[in-house]
Amino acid sequence: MDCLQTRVTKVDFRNPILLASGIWGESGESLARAYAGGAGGVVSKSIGSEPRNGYPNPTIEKLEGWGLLNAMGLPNPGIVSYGEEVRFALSKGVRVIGSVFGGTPEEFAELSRSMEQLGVAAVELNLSCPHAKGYGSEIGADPALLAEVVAAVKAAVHIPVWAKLTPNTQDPAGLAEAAETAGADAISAINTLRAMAIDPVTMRPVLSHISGGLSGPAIKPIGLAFVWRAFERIHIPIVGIGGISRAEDVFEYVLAGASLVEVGTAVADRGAMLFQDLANGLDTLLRERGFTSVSEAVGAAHRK
Ligand code: RRO
Repeated sequence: MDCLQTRVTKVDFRNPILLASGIWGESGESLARAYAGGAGGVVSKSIGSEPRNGYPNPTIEKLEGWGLLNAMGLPNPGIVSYGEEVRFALSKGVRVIGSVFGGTPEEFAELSRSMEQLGVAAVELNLSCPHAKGYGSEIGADPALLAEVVAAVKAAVHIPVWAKLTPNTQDPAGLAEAAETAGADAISAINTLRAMAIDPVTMRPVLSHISGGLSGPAIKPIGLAFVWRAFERIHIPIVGIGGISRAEDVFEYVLAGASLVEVGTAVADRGAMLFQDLANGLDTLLRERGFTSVSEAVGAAHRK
């Protein structure tokens, strides 16, 4: 399947379909399982400086027909312990992207440096978790703060820096431009949409944190529009995320301007073999439409 091999931000991927951060990222073994299932690469769980428990249960709820609502609260073992998991995945030949979150540019830079030392291929900055005090979109929805973080990380590491952006903003393309201007090598779009659910029986919000982030099929058109608009405004690669569960979804993101995609919610549902199905399906779609490589198809919908 040569058609699927691709090089993005100077990293080679055997196919453009990666495991999204937040799904199966808690152990090196589950990262390796996603890779063995056919993923082109895997993005780790978002890791901070110190261990963090996350919010009390309930933290996740399936919304039938819409997707998944979550407010996990950035649970993670901290960068020191998590190093073991990254090392394990790397020892199995997995292409790993390290996701990190911090409260300041310095913290992002320090965590990114640790990820680089572990040997990851690139770092993805979580500037977009929709519900964490002092983290995520509280930083990343402000173009100036976002730029400070990206610039600090760029000054600290040699590996490519991907900025994961929030859709919970009035000016998505403005965030993409701020990331590019600050030196990001790619943007990842999108993280989850701020959302909530109420149980009509208990008459209370379903999540302990009240509001959370929505992922899954409902957000695909929103992710696609973000990628489309960003493609018209920036020149760095775009990693498309949001509601991908079929090869046609991957193809749409590529046509809109994504050089890579990440898949999360559908993997939780359908397991690791989904990656091989998506890769085979994308290969067929590309060939049927006369493309000889993924990169040839990137942004093709803008040219028609
Ligand atoms: O941990 C979470 O609750 C979480 C994170 Br870090 C994120 O980036 N996006 C999301 O929906 N949940």
